[in-house]
Amino acid sequence: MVTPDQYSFLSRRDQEKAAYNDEISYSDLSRPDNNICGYSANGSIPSSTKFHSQHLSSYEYEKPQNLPNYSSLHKYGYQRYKHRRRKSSKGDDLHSARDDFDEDQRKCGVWPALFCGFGALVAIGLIVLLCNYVEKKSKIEKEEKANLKISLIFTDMWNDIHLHRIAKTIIAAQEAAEKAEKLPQKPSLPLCAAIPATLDGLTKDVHLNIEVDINDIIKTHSDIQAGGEWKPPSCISRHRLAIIIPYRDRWSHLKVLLYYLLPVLKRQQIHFRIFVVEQYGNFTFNKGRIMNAAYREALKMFDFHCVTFHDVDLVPEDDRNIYSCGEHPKHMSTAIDKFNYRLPYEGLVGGVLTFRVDHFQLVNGYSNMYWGWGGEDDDMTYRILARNLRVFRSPGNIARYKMVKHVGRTVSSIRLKLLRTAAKRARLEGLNNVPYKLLFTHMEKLFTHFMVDIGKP
Ligand code: BGN
Repeated sequence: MVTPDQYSFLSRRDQEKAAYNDEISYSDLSRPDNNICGYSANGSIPSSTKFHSQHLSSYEYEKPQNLPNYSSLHKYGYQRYKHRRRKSSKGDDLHSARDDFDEDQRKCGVWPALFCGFGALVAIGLIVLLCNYVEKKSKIEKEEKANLKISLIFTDMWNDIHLHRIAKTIIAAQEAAEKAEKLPQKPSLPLCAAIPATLDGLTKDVHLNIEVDINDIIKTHSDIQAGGEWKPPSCISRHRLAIIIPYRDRWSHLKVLLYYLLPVLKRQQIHFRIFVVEQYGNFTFNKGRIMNAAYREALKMFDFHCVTFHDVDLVPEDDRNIYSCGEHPKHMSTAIDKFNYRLPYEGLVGGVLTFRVDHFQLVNGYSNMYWGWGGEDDDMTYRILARNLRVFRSPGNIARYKMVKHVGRTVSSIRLKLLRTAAKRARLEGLNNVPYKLLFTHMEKLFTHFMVDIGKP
């Protein structure tokens, strides 16, 4: 026999066995509350309460009321289900485990049914949503396909138009080529000779006191383009030259210079453009500033690689003195009639000086600080030497010029002082920071005329 205490320590299978075999002793039932589900109060099991072991597994003991700790009961196998007691017809405390089971099954069956119903509803909802989604997706796909078709149609149309255009261009080019083949071909020009055969050499015909009419010069040089550009018609020139003439109030000098200079340049087969730069107003002349300003403006208008700074009062006598540039800056007015065709001093570069464009930029152009006559050319000598360049001088027998006599020049008072710092200042001031304002540019028949405001001393 098994006591209830022992019983509770049995495994579920053994409990079922013991119950089935009626092996439980209820006589020494010592629980405070002996009103145990399925058993009479005196501890005996009425025959009618015998139940199959499988019921014991589901219906064990009712929760005892007086035990202090309910949770501790679990280890003794108590369940917290409450059981209703029914009386048998004989008045016995009849406890039908099957009835309780059925009742509780009924109770318990409500929730799963509810859950099942709810789950079914959710599932149906999900299916509906899924169907909607699939339907929408197929609709979007159909629309996308339709759009793609439209865009493909447009692409085809565009390609057709584009191809049509290309085809038209090709046909036009072919037609033009056919026409050109029928026309007489213009032979490509040869390079001009290094020493052109057209040179005359020294001329004794330079007269500074002649009266020249600018219109006559223009007529003679009708092949010069407006702005003063010319290039040899029969060959490609070796030199593209900008000639910059600083000018103020010397119209008669300019006319004489143009009268003699233009034929010389043409005979030398130079591709040239002449720029006359005039200082605006009546303030003291500053040749360096207006030459720098003209150089910068000329660069914007003409593609040149040589630049000649030409005094307006010096007229060339020999066309063998070529207006070209080379490895070093070239002093061209070596022999001037005023100085008996002798170089007055070794460092002189004043008068007519030709640079290669990169050399002029390397020396940072002329100084902007010489107001009045004299000194700016000597300053340039220092700049050239400071940059490890030398002065190339045309031989005196061909580098011959005549100088127009003039009076009334304002001489620079501080030129000697400035010259002492010439090399040091070279990088600091010059072409890179020349202050000027271009007031106008006129395209004259024989030259481009710049009017510049350079301020005052
Ligand atoms: C020099 C001038 C040059 C001028 C030549 C020729 C000066 C600086 C102080 C010595 N130099 O005397 O600018 O080109 O004569 O006229 O005045």
